[in-house]
Amino acid sequence: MTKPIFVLNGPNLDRLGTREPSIYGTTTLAEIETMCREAAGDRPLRFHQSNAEHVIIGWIHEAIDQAAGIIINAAAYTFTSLAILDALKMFQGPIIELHISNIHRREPHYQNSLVSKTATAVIVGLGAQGYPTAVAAMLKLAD
Ligand code: DHK
Repeated sequence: MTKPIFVLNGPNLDRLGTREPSIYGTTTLAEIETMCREAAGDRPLRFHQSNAEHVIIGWIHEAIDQAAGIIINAAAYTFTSLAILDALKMFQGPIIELHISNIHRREPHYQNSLVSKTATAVIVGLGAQGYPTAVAAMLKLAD
């Protein structure tokens, strides 16, 4: 069975579409999920969002046993969660860290990513388009 790609989204991303459109655009998370599934083609893909750290860690644990690769926009937890970093460090496959905005030109508290310490690659600043771009890259990286 072909292993799925996991696309994991963190807090407040369920508000995309109306959340700070000048920073995050107006594409909703549901539309982003559709873009990811189109980019994945026949490759199985799991797409999840939670505002709860422990729930995201639960999906990373599932990915450790089942996934070919992880694409993660941990949102604010990117800069605060050692627990998410520790979970990701147990994953043997490729990890693509993704941010809709270019975090490196934003406020200082958005500039020290813990996820980057274990990510294979990082995509920032492409807006919602970053998601299908990450899926296309993961199709090449993952077994
Ligand atoms: C999303 C968030 O919610 C912020 O906490 C991050 C990220 C940036 C994004 O650009 O997708 O810092």
